[in-house]
Amino acid sequence: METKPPVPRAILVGVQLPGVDNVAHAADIEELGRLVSTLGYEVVGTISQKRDEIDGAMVLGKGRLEELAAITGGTGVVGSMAIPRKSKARERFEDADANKPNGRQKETDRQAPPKPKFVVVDHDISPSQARNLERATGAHVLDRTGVIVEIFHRHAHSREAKLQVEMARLTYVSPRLREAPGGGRQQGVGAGESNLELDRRKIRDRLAELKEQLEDIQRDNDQRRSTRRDQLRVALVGYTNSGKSSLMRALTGSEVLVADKLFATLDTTVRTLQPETKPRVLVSDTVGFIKKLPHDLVASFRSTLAEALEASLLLFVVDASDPTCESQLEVSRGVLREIGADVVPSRLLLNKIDRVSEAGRAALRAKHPDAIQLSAKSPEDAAALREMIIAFFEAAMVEDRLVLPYAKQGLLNVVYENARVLSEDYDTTGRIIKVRGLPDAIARLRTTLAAS
Ligand SMILES: Nc1nc2c(ncn2[C@@H]2O[C@H](COP(=O)(O)OP(=O)(O)OP(=O)(O)O)[C@@H](O)[C@H]2O)c(=O)[nH]1
Ligand SMILES: [Mg+2]
Repeated sequence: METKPPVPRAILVGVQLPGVDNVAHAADIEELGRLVSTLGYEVVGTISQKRDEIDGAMVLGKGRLEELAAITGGTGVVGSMAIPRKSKARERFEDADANKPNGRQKETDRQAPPKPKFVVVDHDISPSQARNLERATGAHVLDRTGVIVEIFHRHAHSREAKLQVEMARLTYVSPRLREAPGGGRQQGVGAGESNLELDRRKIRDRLAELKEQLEDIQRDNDQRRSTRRDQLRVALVGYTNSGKSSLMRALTGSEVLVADKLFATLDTTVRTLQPETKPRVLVSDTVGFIKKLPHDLVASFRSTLAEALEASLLLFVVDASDPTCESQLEVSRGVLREIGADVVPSRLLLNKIDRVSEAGRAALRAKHPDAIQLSAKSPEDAAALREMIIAFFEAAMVEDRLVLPYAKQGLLNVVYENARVLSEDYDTTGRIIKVRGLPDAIARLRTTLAAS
């Protein structure tokens, strides 16, 4: 029987900054633990410290650093005599597949003592802080962004998501590339230096190439989206793991991936609300949000989130059973503001309500009287949500009359797609169609029918 590669063990490091209370700090660390578990690592402990800022050479104070090093088997000091190590950032990213089944397995890994090999810091740290921590602990050091980038890398499926993730990854790795201290390379020191330069240049070239490819794909996507412009569209947005994809399934009957993982969904999926309405309503599932989401990742997923921007209604999903539900809500609102989607009408969905006690539900009701409490697992709740969506569009729709000239009968399907046809009549000018639809859609239809 094949032996499974050992599960990498990780230790978490958190710094509690002023203004962050114990509960919030514990929640941050808990979430980091879930991110690390999503990567497939086992979390074996946490070192946490209150500090005024994360500044200077070290992330932790001397005492805590020694404590950490004792766990990882490092020296606890940052000296040039500390264990000479290879470029960790490079090794880590080049060997990202080593822990996957059938991946390369290094001899040393097989015999490694069960000391945690990874130190994961719940903050963004500078490349030099990471290097110092690595020297002191003898472990690989990842920060929050590094973990998120790595999860994105593993979960990206579509070509677009893969390109976006590769860009984010290279942007993250580039400043962290460095030569091995003490000449760990085959080439001489001078050659090593130019290798580093070469690596950086290669990354720059690759980034430019990726940007071009991505722009091509995004142009196609923009076009596809613009043909959907006047259709009735809702987008599921919200914190990662809140149940967006589960609701997508419940509303559209599609088989999108649902998983108890962070960032299971990276691609936007668009499906029709079922049972189908006239005109049909399109529902999109989008990438989730998280606290301290790195800015370049938000930027690279901007086009994915363009779906949200163009929807008429945002279904803003929150995991009501999570103790940090309020802060999830704040974070999601922040991201929506950042991408300019805060002006889109939205409804708050307090999902996973099946896991909330009666008292908890009452408290949520008092706090969010306009929110819909529901469970993606309840078909009745999904049916009620569907009614709410339909009612939203009904309230926004107006009735109007369009004239489709006889020469343009080919455009009839466009009318049917973007509005509900109430009646059709004929006179000398053409087909007279009474429609009900969104005012913008009707205005655009009128222009389309009048043009050319
Ligand atoms: N009990 C309960 N579990 C739910 C409910 N909705 C979703 N879940 C579970 O929560 C986990 C995450 O659900 P997803 O639908 O994948 O969440 P998501 O928001 O799409 O997550 P990402 O794509 O990772 O951002 C899964 O294990 C679901 O089965 C619910 O209403 N009740
Ligand atoms: Mg999902």
